[in-house]
Order: sequence, then structure tokens, then C-alpha cells
Amino acid sequence: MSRYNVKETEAKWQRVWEDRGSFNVVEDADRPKYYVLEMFPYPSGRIHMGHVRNYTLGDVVARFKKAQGFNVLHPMGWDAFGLPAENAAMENRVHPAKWTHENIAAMRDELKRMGLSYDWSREVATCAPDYYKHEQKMFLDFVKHDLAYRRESWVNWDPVDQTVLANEQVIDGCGWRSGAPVEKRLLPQWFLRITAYAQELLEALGQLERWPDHVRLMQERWIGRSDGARMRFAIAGRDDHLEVFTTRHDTIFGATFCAVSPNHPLATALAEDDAELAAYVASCNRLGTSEQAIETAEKTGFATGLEAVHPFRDGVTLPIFVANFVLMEYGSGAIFGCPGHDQRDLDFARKYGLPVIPVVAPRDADAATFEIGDEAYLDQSGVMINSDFLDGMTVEDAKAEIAGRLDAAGAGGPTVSYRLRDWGVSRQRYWGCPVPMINCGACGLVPVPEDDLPVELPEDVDFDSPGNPLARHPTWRHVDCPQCGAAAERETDTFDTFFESSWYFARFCAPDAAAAFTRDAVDYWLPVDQYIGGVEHAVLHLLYSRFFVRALTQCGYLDLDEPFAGLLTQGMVCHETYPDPAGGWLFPSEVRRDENGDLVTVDGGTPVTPGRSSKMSKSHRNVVDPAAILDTYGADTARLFMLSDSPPERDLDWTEAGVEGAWRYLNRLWRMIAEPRVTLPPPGTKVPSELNDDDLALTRLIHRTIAAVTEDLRLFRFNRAVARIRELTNGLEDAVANGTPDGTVVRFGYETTARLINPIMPHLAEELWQRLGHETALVDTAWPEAEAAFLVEDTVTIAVQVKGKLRGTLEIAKDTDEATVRAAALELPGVNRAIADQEIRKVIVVPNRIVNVVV
Ligand code: ANZ
Ligand code: ZN
Repeated sequence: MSRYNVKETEAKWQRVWEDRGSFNVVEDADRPKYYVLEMFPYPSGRIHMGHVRNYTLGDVVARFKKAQGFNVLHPMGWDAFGLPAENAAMENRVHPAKWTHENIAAMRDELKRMGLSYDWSREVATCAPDYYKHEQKMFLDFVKHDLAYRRESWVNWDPVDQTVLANEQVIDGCGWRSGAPVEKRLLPQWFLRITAYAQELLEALGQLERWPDHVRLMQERWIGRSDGARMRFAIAGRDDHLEVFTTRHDTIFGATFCAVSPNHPLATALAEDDAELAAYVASCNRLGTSEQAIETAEKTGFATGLEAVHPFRDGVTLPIFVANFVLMEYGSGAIFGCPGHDQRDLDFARKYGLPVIPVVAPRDADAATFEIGDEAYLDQSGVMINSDFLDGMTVEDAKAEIAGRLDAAGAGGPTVSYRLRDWGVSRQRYWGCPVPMINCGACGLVPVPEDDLPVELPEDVDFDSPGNPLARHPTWRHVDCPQCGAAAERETDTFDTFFESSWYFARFCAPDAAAAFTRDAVDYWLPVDQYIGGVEHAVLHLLYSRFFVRALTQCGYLDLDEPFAGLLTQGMVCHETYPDPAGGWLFPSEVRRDENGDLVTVDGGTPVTPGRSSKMSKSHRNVVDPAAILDTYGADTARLFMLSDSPPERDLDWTEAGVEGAWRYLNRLWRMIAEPRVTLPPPGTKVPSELNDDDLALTRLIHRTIAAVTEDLRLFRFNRAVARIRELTNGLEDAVANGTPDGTVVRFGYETTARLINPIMPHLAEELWQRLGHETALVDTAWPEAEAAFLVEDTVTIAVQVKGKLRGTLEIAKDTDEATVRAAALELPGVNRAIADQEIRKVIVVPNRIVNVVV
């Protein structure tokens, strides 16, 4: 018996595919296109199991669609800018470019060993000037179209990494990488005007039918549309007013205070002459701007001494506070507080001794005695009370009434606010795309002329001191102003790396084009038909990309509605954890099973009690290195295991036993087909039209498997597809072991198996196909098709009723004639008993379904 030589076989087929350029594609108007894309990786140095799962899923889709006749674009590249390269530079004294390129080379090798069907000729790395120069031009176009701008802005400042953090990079008030408490700073920052598309980004979610609901919901929440009203309060004794945003204008008669954000212009102005207020504002600003930081902090306020004039109650004024819970970047940065109907306002009112006036009461409550205790009354189904002309109205009607009156008085009116903010893209780091702008003392901000692009990163930088190496570089930033020729300085900020990943999918359509995109190519390939990646990108990356296709369409680069027509978010790869008896955690490779099957440490043999399974992570050490799996079992086993255990959206538990199971199955297939126990007729021999019962049943099983696997793959039910193929394997093995099946049927079964496993285990499939005597590689062979004639169910189950009551069932050949069905039904013992000696008046036969005997 020859053994299946995984290493040689996998390397051999990878060479064949590469030599033939099997996965290199060009536009072809005569064939339907299919663009499948996995989220490209950050070149950290090694691929991890999350990558293996992600790329395996994509590869199955790509190979399946290719076999089905689609012109499949399946590219791969590198999201190559970012902080880790700079940190490596600081820790290991290696240049970020060198570190990145070495990592890319190592990871590319690993991906190639997985046998992934990429068109490697399209590989891009976002850190290449040839890539980022297009992004610099896009940015200049965004500036021209008012989609990019600079303004002073409060930012989250990480004092250790010396950089601005996006709100989502602040976790529990600390920097996501450094863990240091985040501070607030006011800095000039570049922004992309994503808010210009807030409504469109929200509405278009409805058309993304092939996106998971939970991702659409997350985006909807992130955009956060609120329908409310603007309301203007005069400030008593001053020629000035305060504008607030509210979604509960119905409660205006319950307002007992107003509050502004610590960074509201009013607070800033007052703080100039009020040291105590200035100190309060400064203490708020130390907190960080993230909503989470603000939400978890204790709610405090500072009474300004100013009073706001109630717009509907004569002679009533409300104290104006500066309060730490009012966000400058939402609504208008100011609110009116209604303690009766907002918990936060209630807590605030109790703390500062402010009145609480209920203005909405349950329908059955007595308006005169209804009171608010420790909990605000949030229900909006009650009636208005204590509210003058609103009394007795529903909340909804009261809102409309107030909005109308505000509008008529020129004091506000209905408005919409979004939680979505403009996207701050400035980062004070070296390893990113330079912002192509120049600061001139005379001309102000001057764009770098397009002919001077790209603005390349200098290579000679030092990482010995914290902060931005670009700002410290002795010469790089000094340039002549392109407008007036005077000495000027370059912008030293670089872009957020989400900038590069917002358009890479379009660059893959023509990665060598002189311009960012080739219109014919993007028009042909886009949108991406199927995008696959982790749910951690459900909001930012996907929303930014959706914004980008709109912005790029507006600037004339593309003509596209949405970047990704279909989205699959894969679950995590998990593994048991192993607490180290000596403290900390053990790697799976550091434990083994002893003679009794108990877990012990590899050195020492100390017993280990396994902990819960959780996402593979360095901190828990519950990681398995894909390279080791590829060395031991090869790519096909890893791929098979990734697919067979759970549906792609679910988490998957990586177990040694599971991998071994996959390995055994692979070898079983090899033995069954490469060393057949029956003599197979030559390839191309047809299955005869007359078959005995056993051969007919086997033929049917083969066709049914083709149909089912095709449907499962279409719907990404990969685990079910694997289960079906395994059933076919069992059927084929049984037939050969226990009978004398026709050789043509067996060949048909083996060939079908090879073709069906091809997207999953492509190396083994090619090898088996070749052993079966085929000269054309499987990669160039069409997907098998089931013949409808073999799919029909051969028997049906018919219910037999007497006077409407079920008395028995009949297993009978499908489409049996009525007389036969009737006779068989009347012979059933249960039916006989029910009829007894009554007279049969009628027998109704519904073909293939039911028989009803009327007595
Ligand atoms: C008065 C009021 C009375 C409110 C009441 C609520 C209940 P959503 O639904 O999330 O949009 N608000 C407005 N601007 C704010 C800001 N910049 N920072 C903090 N809070 C702000 O929330 C809208 C509500 O949040 C608004 O409605 C406002 O308080 C508050 F019984 O106005 B409301
Ligand atoms: Zn100038």
C-alpha cells in the first residue's frame, strides 16, 4: 500500500497552479464575474488560526464559483501601515519598512502553503508609495469637494504612545495599546466628512440583503439617527441665547435647568473670567472625550449663575450649568434638563436640589397627586399634565405642538441629529501615509501639487525619543511654499490606517494602473460579490468603505453604490485553556495526555486541569501555530477541519482530536480512490441506463449528494457539505465491501467525490483526479451537475384516515395509480379495524398524500 505523501503532493499541485497561472484573471465580458475577498491581513509576522479560517472560507467560495463557470477575482494583499511596525522599530532597532517587508514575505509563504487560489499578480502592500500616492490624490480631491477639512478638535491623547486615539481605541478610559489613562487635548486635525452621508449610509443598509442583520443593526446604531427639535432659550440679562437639542420637547414644562458642555463656547467665554469654572472645565477635559468615559464618570455640574428664559412659561427662568455629561459633539452641545422624565437629569436634580416637575403621567394616574420618586418616568404612552396648553395631549401630539410653535416663533423646530461624527484621520505617527499638505505662514494651508505626489516618507528616521519622528526629522518637513515660494512646512501627520483599507478592494481590480483605478476594470469587477472577515470590523472598516465608494463616486473615481454586496462574518477560533500549576498559562504544545488519558505537563508530568475554551489569544497562550499544523498534517487537513466542525458564522473549537479526525478521513479517501478495491473502467465510460436496484440506489445517492453539496456551498453551509460528502464516502465503501457494484457507478462515485471535495481539499482532489486517469486538472474542470431524474424521491408515505382520523400509513412507490393505492389502504389492519362492519360510502385519494375513507 502506498502512503499519501502530503508534503510532496501539496507542493506539487501548488507548483502546477502557479506555473499555469490558474488563478490569474482578466476581465471577460462574456463570462459572469464573481469577486470574492477576505479582509486583508496586517503583516504581523505570522498567520494565526483566525486567518486560516478566514482564508479557507474565501477559498472554498472562490474555487466553487470558478468551477461553476464564473470569472473569479480572488486577490490578496497587506494592510501594511500601522503602529506595531513602529513599536518593533523602537524595541528591536529595525526599520518599520524592513520589518514589514520581512513579515510580508514570511506570511506570503505561509499562505502559499495553504494552497489558496489567489491571483498573486495583483498583490498590493499599502505601505508602497505606488499605493499611497493615489490616496494622497484622493485626499486632495476630497479637500476640493469639501469632504476633507481641518479643524481644531478635542482629541483623546495617549500620553505613552504620544498619539491621538480614535474613540474606539479608548477602552475604559485607557489607550487600547498602551493601557495608559487617556487625556484630552485640543489639536488641529484632519477630518473626512462622513456625516455628509449619514442619512444615505443609514438608508442604504436596507438594500444590503446579503449582509447579516446584526451587522446592519450595529451600523444603524453607530449612525444613530435621532429625530428631535432645536429649541432656543434667551439668556436673561444678556443679548444672547442658548440652543439645545432635545428628543423630548413634549416635556418642556417639566424643564428645571439647562446645561452646556464644558467645551461649549459659552463655557469657554465664562471661564475666561472665572478661575473656578476654568478649573472645573480642565478637570472635565482630563477625562477623555469618549462617550464611554463620560457615561461611566460621576455626573457633576458647575452653576454659571446665568439663567435661561423658559420659552413657554412667563417669568420662569432656569439655571444654566456647565455639566460633564453634555457632549460638545452631539446635537448643539447644550440641553434642557427634565428630571421627571430622564434618569440622568433626575440624579443631577437631586444632587443639586433642583425641582422635579412631572409632566407626563400614566393614563390611569391622578394628575394632581402623581409624583416622581427615585426613578424618572420614561414611558411615553401616558398623557401630558402640568403643561398648560399641552395638558391632556399624548406625548406624540405634544411634540408636534411644541415643534410647530417653535417653528412659528423662529425659536427652533424639528431637526435630526446623528450620533455619527466626522472621521478624524490625523495620526501623529511615522509609519503611515503622509498628509499631502503644506503650511505656509503667508498662504495658510496649501495642497501639495499633484505633480509632486507622492509625498514619500523619509527613510532616515530615529525612533529613540517618543512622539512623531516626522516632526523631529531635520530636513523632511522643510519645503518651499508651492504658491508663494516662501519657506514653509509640511504637514507631519499621517493618515489613520483605516484610510488605506477603505479602498484597497477597488485597487485590486487594476493594481498596476497608473491612476488609482481603471474605470473598465472597476466597472467590471465591483462590487465585491462576497466579502468575508471578522465581526470586529462590523462598524468602522465597513462603514468607512461604504463612505469611500460614495466619496470616490462624488469625485469621479467610481460609479458605485456599495462596496460589498455580500458579507459573511466568521466566528472565532477557540481553544481550551491550560492553567499552569506554577502560575499563568501553558501552551497546548506544553501539555500532553498520559497513559491514563489525563492531562499533564510535557516536562515534569504535573497534572493539569483544563480551563474553559476561549478565543485563541497570546494572553491565554491557547494558541496553535498554523505552521506546525501545516508541517504535521498539511493544508488540506487544516482546511477540512476548519470547515467541518461548525457553520462559518459560529465560533469553532480547535481540538487535537478534531484535527486527527480530519486527517484520518483524508487518508480514508486516499485509500478508497487511489487504491480502489474494484477494477474501474477507463475514464469516460458511461453509467449504463439499465441498473440493478443496488446500483440504482448508489447512483441516486451520488446525484443527491451533488445536488445537496451544491446547495450547501451556495449558502455557505460548509459543515453540512462536508457531512454530505462523508455520507457518500460511507455509501461507496459499503457498496464495495458488501456487494458487487458496477464499475462505472463506482467510478462515477469516486470522480464525484474528488470534484466535490475540490474546493475544500484541493490538493488531495487534484491528486485523486489524476489517479483516476484524468489529464485535465480539476482546477480546469467544471462543477458536477446532478441529473434531475435521479433526484426524485422513489417512495412516498401516504396517510390513511377513516372518517378524518389517522388509522395507518402506507409506504408506496411514488405516483402509484389510484386503484392500487385504494386497495392497499383498505388492507391496512388499523383501517380494517376502524371500518369494522360499517359500509364504505366513499374513498378519496389525494395522489402521493392522503387517503380518506368515508363510512
Ligand atoms: C430634554 C429631555 C427631557 C431629554 C427628557 C430627554 C428626556 P438621543 O435619543 O440619544 O438623541 N442630549 C441632547 N444633546 C446632548 C448632548 N450634547 N450631550 C448629552 N446629552 C444630550 O438623546 C437625546 C436626548 O439627549 C435629548 O433629549 C437631550 O435630553 C440629551 F425627559 O432633552 B433630552
Ligand atoms: Zn505661501
